[in-house]
Amino acid sequence: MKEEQSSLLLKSSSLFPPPQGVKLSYGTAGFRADASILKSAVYRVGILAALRSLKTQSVVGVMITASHNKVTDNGVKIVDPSGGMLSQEWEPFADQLVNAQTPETLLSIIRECVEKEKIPFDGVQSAEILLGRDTRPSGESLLEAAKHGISSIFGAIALDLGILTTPQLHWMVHARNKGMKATEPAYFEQISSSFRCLIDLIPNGTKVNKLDNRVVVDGADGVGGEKLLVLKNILTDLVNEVRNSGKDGGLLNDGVGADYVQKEKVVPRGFGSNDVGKRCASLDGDADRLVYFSVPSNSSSKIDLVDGDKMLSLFALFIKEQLNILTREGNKKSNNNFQAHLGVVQTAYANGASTDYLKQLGLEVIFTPTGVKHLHEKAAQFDIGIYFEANGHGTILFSESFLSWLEARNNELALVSEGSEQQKAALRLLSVSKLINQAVGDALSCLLLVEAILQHMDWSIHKWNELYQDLPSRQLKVKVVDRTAVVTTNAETVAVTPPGIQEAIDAETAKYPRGRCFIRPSGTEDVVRVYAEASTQEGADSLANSVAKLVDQFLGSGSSAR
Ligand code: 16G
Ligand code: ZN
Repeated sequence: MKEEQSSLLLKSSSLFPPPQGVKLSYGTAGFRADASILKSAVYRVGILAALRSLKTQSVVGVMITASHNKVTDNGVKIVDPSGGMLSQEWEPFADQLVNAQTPETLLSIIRECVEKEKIPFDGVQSAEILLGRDTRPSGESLLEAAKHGISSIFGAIALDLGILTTPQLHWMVHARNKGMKATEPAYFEQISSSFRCLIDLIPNGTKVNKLDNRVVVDGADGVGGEKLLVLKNILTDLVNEVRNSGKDGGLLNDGVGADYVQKEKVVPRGFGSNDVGKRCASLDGDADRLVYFSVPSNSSSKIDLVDGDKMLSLFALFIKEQLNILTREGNKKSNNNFQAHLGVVQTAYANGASTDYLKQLGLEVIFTPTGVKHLHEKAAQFDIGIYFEANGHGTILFSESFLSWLEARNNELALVSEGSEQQKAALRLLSVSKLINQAVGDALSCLLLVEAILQHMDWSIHKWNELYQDLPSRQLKVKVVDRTAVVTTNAETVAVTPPGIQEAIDAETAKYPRGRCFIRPSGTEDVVRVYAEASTQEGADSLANSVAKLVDQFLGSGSSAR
C-alpha cells in the first residue's frame, strides 16, 4: 500500500473514532444499533465496500437501514455484485474492521485484508459503490460517513442514490453489473410491465381488480409506503389505498409494519373494524418483507394473518401449474424438453401445516437456518427455487439455464402454436422471472405477484388463506446472560448446547399432540427465541412457556416476554 494511501486512511479514520466499550457484529443482516453510535461503523463499512469492489472488479452497494427496528436505530449492510448479501467469507473482516480501536489497528487490518484477498490496490484500479438509505432521520449523516470511508480509498467512487427500499438497491447493483439501466424508473418499468403481462395472460378473465376489491396497504410509515405511492400512480388499478405511507407524520415501525402485524397478529395503526373483509397487506420499514391480512367480522383488532408461508404456497402452486401446462401431452413432441427442478426452502419457523401442504403438492422442501443469506443460497441450487421465511422475507430464483431454455421454448411455441396454452404458460413464467426481484426478497414485487396470481385464480384473500389451516403457534423471547451458550444444528431445530436442554425440550414437546418446539439465539437481539406449535393455541402457549422456563433454568437469570 502506498504511503499516501496509508496516511489518507489514518487521517480520515481519526475523524470517526469508534464508540467506547461497544462491540458490534455483522450479524444476520449487517450492523445494527442505536443510530447515535453508528457513524464510525458506517465509515468503515464504506472502506470495506470499496475493498470489495476492488476485489471483485464490480459495482457493490451499501444500504443504510435498520429495517423493522425502531426509528432511533439504524444499520448498514453491503450488497455484493450479484445483488445478494455480502459473501459470508467477508463477514469476519467486517467485524474486525468495525471493532478496531485505533486508526493504526484499522490500517493494519486493511493491510491484512488486502494481502490475504490479493486485492489490486495500486490506485490504478477503480471501485464503484452505490449508496442507498431508508427514511430514518439519521440516514443522511450516516450516508455522509459512508462517503468518507469510500473516498479514503484511492480510485473508489460513491454514487448516492438517495432514499430507496433495500430491495431497490439490491436490484440496482445487480442491474448495473449486468450492464442494464440501474435507476428507479427502470426498476418501476420492469416490475410494472411484467405485472401487466401477467394480467393480460389471465384466461378470459376480468383483467383488473374491481374498484372495491383492491388491496389496502400499510406502508409502515417508511420508505416502502413512499415508493408504493409512486407505483400506485403507474398502476392505477392496483392499490386502493396506502395508509401509513410516511407522508402523514406517523412514526416509522410504531405499531405498524409487517413485523408488528406478523408477530402480534393485530391490525396496524389506522386499520380496524371498518376494514372487515378487505384484502390488506403490510410492508416492513425497508420494504423487504410483506404479509397479508384480513380483519374478521367478529373483531376490531385481531386479524387473520396470511404470512410468508402462505405466499410461498401460492407462488409454488402457480408455478407448478404453469410448469405442468408447459410439459403436458402435446408438448412431448418437442425435442426441446427440460425437466425443471422446482424446490422450496423454509426455516424452522415455517408453520408445520405449510410444510405438509407443500410436500403434498409433491414439492421438495428443504430447511436452512434463519436469515435470507442461508435461504437464498439453497434456493439458487434449483432450476426454480422459491424461498420464504414465515415473517414475509422471500423471493423466487430462476437458474440461467432454465431461463434460456424457457426463452427458446417460448420462441419455438410462438412459431408453431402462437397463443396456445403452452405458450401462455411459458410467457407467464418469463413474466414472473422479470417481476420478482431475484436479487433479494422485495415487498413491492411480491405484492404485485400476489395480486396478479389472485386475479389469475379469481381468488379472494379468504380462498387463499384456506389453502391450509395454520397450526396454532407461539413465539417467546427469553433474556439470558449469554445467548451464545445456545448452539444449534439441523437448521436450528436441535440445541446442541447447553448439554441436556434438547432432551428436556423433547420431553416437554412429547406431551402435546402435534407438538413441535425449538430454541435459537437471536441474530439481532440479545435474547434466546422460543418457537412452539401444537394442535391447540392453549397447547402451543403452554409448551412455549414451559420451554422458556427451561431456557431460564439452563442459561441463568432473565425474564421471558412476548
Ligand atoms: C434479520 C434477517 C431475517 C431474519 C431475522 C431474524 C435478513 C435480510 N434479515 O432481520 O431474515 O428472519 O433477522 O431475527 O437476513 P432474529 O435472529 O433476531 O430472530
Ligand atoms: Zn426489512
